[in-house]
Amino acid sequence: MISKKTLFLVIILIFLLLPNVSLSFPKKFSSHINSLNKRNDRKVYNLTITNKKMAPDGFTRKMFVINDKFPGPLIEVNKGDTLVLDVKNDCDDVTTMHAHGFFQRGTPWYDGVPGQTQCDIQSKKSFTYEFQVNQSGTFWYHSHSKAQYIEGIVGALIVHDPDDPYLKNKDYDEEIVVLLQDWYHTDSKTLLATFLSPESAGNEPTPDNGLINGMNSYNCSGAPNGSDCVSDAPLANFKFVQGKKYRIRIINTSAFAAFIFSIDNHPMDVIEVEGMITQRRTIHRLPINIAQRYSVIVTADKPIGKYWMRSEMETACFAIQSDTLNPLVKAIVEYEGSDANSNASSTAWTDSQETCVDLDTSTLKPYEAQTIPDADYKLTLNVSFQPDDKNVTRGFINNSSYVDPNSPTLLKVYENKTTFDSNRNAYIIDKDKVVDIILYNTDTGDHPFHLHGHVFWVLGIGINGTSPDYNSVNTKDPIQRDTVTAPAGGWFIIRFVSNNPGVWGFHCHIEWHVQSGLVAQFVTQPDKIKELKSPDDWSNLCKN
Ligand SMILES: *[C@@H]1O[C@H](CO)[C@@H](O)[C@H](O)[C@H]1NC(C)=O
Ligand SMILES: *[C@@H]1O[C@H](CO)[C@@H](O)[C@H](O)[C@H]1NC(C)=O
Ligand SMILES: *[C@@H]1O[C@H](CO)[C@@H](O)[C@H](O)[C@H]1NC(C)=O
Ligand SMILES: *[C@@H]1O[C@H](CO)[C@@H](O)[C@H](O)[C@H]1NC(C)=O
Ligand SMILES: *[C@@H]1O[C@H](CO)[C@@H](O)[C@H](O)[C@H]1NC(C)=O
Ligand SMILES: *[C@@H]1O[C@H](CO)[C@@H](O)[C@H](O)[C@H]1NC(C)=O
Ligand SMILES: *[C@@H]1O[C@H](CO)[C@@H](O)[C@H](O)[C@H]1NC(C)=O
Ligand SMILES: *[C@@H]1O[C@H](CO)[C@@H](O)[C@H](O)[C@H]1NC(C)=O
Ligand SMILES: *[C@@H]1O[C@H](CO)[C@@H](O)[C@H](O)[C@H]1NC(C)=O
Ligand SMILES: *[C@@H]1O[C@H](CO)[C@@H](O)[C@H](O)[C@H]1NC(C)=O
Ligand SMILES: *[C@@H]1O[C@H](CO)[C@@H](O)[C@H](O)[C@H]1NC(C)=O
Ligand SMILES: *[C@@H]1O[C@H](CO)[C@@H](O)[C@H](O)[C@H]1NC(C)=O
Ligand SMILES: [Cu+2]
Repeated sequence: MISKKTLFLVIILIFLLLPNVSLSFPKKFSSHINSLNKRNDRKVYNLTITNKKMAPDGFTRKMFVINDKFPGPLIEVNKGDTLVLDVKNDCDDVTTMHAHGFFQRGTPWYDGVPGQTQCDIQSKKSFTYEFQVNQSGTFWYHSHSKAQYIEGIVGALIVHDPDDPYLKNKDYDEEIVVLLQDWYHTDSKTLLATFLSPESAGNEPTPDNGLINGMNSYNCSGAPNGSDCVSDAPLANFKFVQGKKYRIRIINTSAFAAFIFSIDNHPMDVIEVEGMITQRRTIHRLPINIAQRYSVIVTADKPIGKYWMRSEMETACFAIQSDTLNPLVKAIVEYEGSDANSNASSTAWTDSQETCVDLDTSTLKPYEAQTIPDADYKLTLNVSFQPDDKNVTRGFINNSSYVDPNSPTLLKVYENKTTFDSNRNAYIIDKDKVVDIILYNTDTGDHPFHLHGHVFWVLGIGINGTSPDYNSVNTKDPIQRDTVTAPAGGWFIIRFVSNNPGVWGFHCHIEWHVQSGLVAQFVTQPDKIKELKSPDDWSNLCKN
């Protein structure tokens, strides 16, 4: 037995010898857990958006890039900092920037949603977002205009917290950010025009590939004749040092596809869901739906070598199957000291995971016990897909398909408007309330719903054939998050405290469904909104 004192000294020694910079690759995705000493700092990021031809998976196409990069730069701040995003729009199109998962308390005009919280940033114009970050965890940022985020205007946004219990306990040594997404070879305008026509019958475009940190290979024999395409493009490569423990932050930025994430031979302990710290739970294969994020701790305790990181696209839930899509997206986890010429030969975990079913979050528990307030306002919403009067299949919330207005809702609030056209799907919550949303999904597909400006408790989720029942939901120890999946034919009940004055989007995060109207918004405490002084450069965006 080693005495406690010796153990303590050994730990101190190990700590002193540890380099405090992580070595994972690609370099722009290594997240630093040092520099946590400075709090209440002002961190400025310039984000210049341009169009560029690139080949993330070997297939060249015109897309968007931020600062000439894809995915965009890794943004890192500490809890308590003020984050400044200086967005310069140098592309041909209008744009906006949304920091996904942030409360924007006191700055609702910086939430970045055209039609709801701001007017678009015109081509060759700039706009500065500035907000206090009073949360921590794994987030992302993306354009909220059209379908731009699926064509490159996307990046990871990490908020470090010096008081994170897992960090304080030295439960991990380094961090790695893993951005998962699906990828299309055709531009989104073309795909949208097809999708929003009667001929599609509501069937979403099938992705051509998936990417991990913007990389994957593609078999060009599936590409149309005349394409500029190179097979066997390199995969993302993550470096492990044997004996170290890694916090892997997994972000799903898909437009459509859900994935099951795993690393061969390496179990993962879930410790965070969308900024909320959870108790450890070991899992081998992690389903992650669009816009969802998890942190897992992985210990590099296996023999030195190369292992596959897998992100399996759940094609079984696609409306249309593709012959050329390889649904198994891979990256390499390479231990330091591996034979450079060897290839990974590891085999996948075999734990069964039901297809097209999101992680059962009732198995996750919050790190600290919470008291859940009772609801004083219950809102029932019914999601459906139906043909509209032009026979285009659109998404409906309570029989109303959202249409983007010319003037954003938040501006109308400042103009003292209190009622909104029915196709804005605006629900007004005039007082500080505890709100339950009981959502029925009558559609045959899953829908990952995201609420802006809040986290909510996931009280219950039910599959097709069950009905919401307050006697069986969890009001004792549910987790909080900001994106939850409504199963096909099923329902969910979520609860949030509506004490953040602003206009907050509530929408399915499948980009095709956003475009087809599966969108609502909460107008929270309009009187309190008007007490907040909105900046002139914000209202000036609408003077065009
Ligand atoms: C951002 O761009 C401005 C000029 O537009 C420059 O002065 C500044 O140094 C840049 N800041 C960063 C953090 O790159
Ligand atoms: C920051 O978060 C803490 C804890 O959640 C809360 O008590 C405080 O009011 C928040 N401050 C602001 C400015 O949002
Ligand atoms: C509407 O579109 C569907 C799918 O393309 C088609 O089968 C149906 O005949 C159309 N109905 C009408 C009334 O045009
Ligand atoms: C690429 O696809 C073609 C046609 O399906 C197939 O014959 C070929 O083996 C594939 N190449 C690789 C490297 O998988
Ligand atoms: C591509 O070109 C080849 C050879 O010219 C031809 O056989 C094939 O049919 C073409 N495929 C398509 C999809 O046009
Ligand atoms: C990301 O979300 C999409 C859409 O729901 C899903 O199909 C995909 O499997 C998810 N990715 C992962 C890694 O879970
Ligand atoms: C590793 O894979 C590459 C590409 O698939 C192949 O060219 C190479 O021969 C393989 N190397 C070994 C040692 O198997
Ligand atoms: C939506 O429709 C359901 C029934 O279809 C109804 O019970 C509910 O009150 C409606 N919600 C709103 C906010 O009108
Ligand atoms: C939801 O809407 C669908 C289609 O309009 C309808 O058939 C169904 O009864 C509604 N469900 C509820 C619970 O209101
Ligand atoms: C939905 O709206 C359509 C067209 O406005 C109407 O014909 C239909 O009866 C409505 N359905 C319900 C369940 O309210
Ligand atoms: C809105 O109402 C307030 C108070 O009633 C008034 O002072 C303000 O001028 C009004 N604003 C507009 C744009 O009408
Ligand atoms: C729900 O299950 C029933 C019975 O199996 C089936 O007929 C129906 O299509 C399902 N509904 C959805 C939306 O998947
Ligand atoms: Cu959806």
